[in-house]
Amino acid sequence: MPQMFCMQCEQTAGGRGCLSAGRCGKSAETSRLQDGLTGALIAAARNGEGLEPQLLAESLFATLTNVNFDDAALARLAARVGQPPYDLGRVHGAPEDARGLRTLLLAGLRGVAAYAFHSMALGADIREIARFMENGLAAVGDEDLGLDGLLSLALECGEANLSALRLLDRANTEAFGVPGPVKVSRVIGPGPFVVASGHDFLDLRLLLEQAGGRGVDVYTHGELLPAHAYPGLGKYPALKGNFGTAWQNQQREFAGVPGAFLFTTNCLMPPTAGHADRVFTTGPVGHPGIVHIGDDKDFSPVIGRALELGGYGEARGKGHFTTGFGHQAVLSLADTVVGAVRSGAIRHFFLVGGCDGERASRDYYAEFVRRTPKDTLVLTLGCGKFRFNDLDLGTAGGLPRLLDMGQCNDAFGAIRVALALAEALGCGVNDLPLSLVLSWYEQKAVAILLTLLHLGIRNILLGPTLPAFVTPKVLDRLVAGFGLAPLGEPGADLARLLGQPA
Ligand code: FSO
Ligand code: SF4
Repeated sequence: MPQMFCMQCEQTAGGRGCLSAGRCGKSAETSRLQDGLTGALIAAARNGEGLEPQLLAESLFATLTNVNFDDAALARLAARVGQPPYDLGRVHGAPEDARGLRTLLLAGLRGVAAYAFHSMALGADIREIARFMENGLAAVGDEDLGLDGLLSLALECGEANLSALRLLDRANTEAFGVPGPVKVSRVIGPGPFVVASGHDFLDLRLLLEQAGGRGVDVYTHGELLPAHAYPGLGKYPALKGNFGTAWQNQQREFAGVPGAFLFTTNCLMPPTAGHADRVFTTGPVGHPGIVHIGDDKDFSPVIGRALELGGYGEARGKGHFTTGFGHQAVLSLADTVVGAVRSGAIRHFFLVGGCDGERASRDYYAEFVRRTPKDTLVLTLGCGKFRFNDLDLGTAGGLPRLLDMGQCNDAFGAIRVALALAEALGCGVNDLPLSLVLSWYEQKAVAILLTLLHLGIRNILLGPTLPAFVTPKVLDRLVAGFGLAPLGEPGADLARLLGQPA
């Protein structure tokens, strides 16, 4: 009898499901509590209880991969939901295709919840999205729903996610201004510092306000890199640069570093003895034994720890990243882009975006980008870019060939750019010289994939492996309906996408 069952992320054991402990570090007990919390939300949705949007978004977000490992926090959320849970074992034990589609829908809903949570923190009204999340949760617990019904709800989930991304895009811009291209240093200066990780710009701003006055510098990590591009964040003198690479390297990169680390959202890995004494969490993230900063967002313990550790005596690291090519920046260059396409200076666009992860086969993405011809542009977003965003690809048509559009949620910006390009060139999105090469790891990426499918975007390449919950029968439907395909070999895929012989 397995102690747990979870297949929601890309690193699921054996490509089938984690059965005794999560590859992510989640214990069987934490998995049981996450299932109980999810089951309570499903029960409330099925009873038409009208869950409070904040509680719904926060609870679902807490069950996303690499977010909350804290059993006590999960139990508290379940108590607030206050429903005898629907037994998630009924999903795990369903016939293969139904289990797969119910898991796909649930994964999409967790992703929507994450984006809704961020926009809600900035004051956006998420009630309509919460209503969809409730309908979706009720459907996860509806054992009479057939495969067609589940698949069409998964696409509706993609539509709800588009609304969530749109809300978040607007909320970010209203709160922090319009992002623009910026060079971000990778040098860590002398003196005490905090490294902020995750995706939450509001937490970062609050940290900057508090750290600045105490002589503590702040560096971004992973998905917070695009923060530097927002005038409302870049203006803080305490914001110095970027530290490290993508999430899966944190245990190695953080060990022994004389700074404090604040996780605002995923991806948190279980801290090791080398750095657990300097890690803090806030928002939906949590881990037993790690100090959690509550809703008062008083970051003094984080800043205090940074002061105790003292930082480096002299500057470390070198180089820089360039980010900030959000949809506003790219569309402000629309005439140049369209002119370059018409003149042939730009032959093709690639969106190489999504998550990073541990699997060695993810080297595919760096190799693919390295091989893209000089008359093509590469748009990127999410943490997968840390495999190649230090490459100097030069320019094409007067534009940098590698354009970092931001976080995974900035997939909304990529969609806006694609729609605008199609309009300017008088064609449909699927007729554009544009190919999407996506990498997935956790459930926000699933929600984004569902959004792209909802928009009818075809021929997406997805890797590094297909989700365990996409069964052969469901894959057949996605291939027939959308041309979705797994990765092949970088050179051969590139040639095929460019319509050349391999
Ligand atoms: Fe990455 Fe983690 Fe942003 Fe994800 S840090 S993997 S898709 O949480 O959200 O890209
Ligand atoms: Fe396994 Fe991923 Fe689930 Fe963690 S989140 S238990 S690694 S499938």
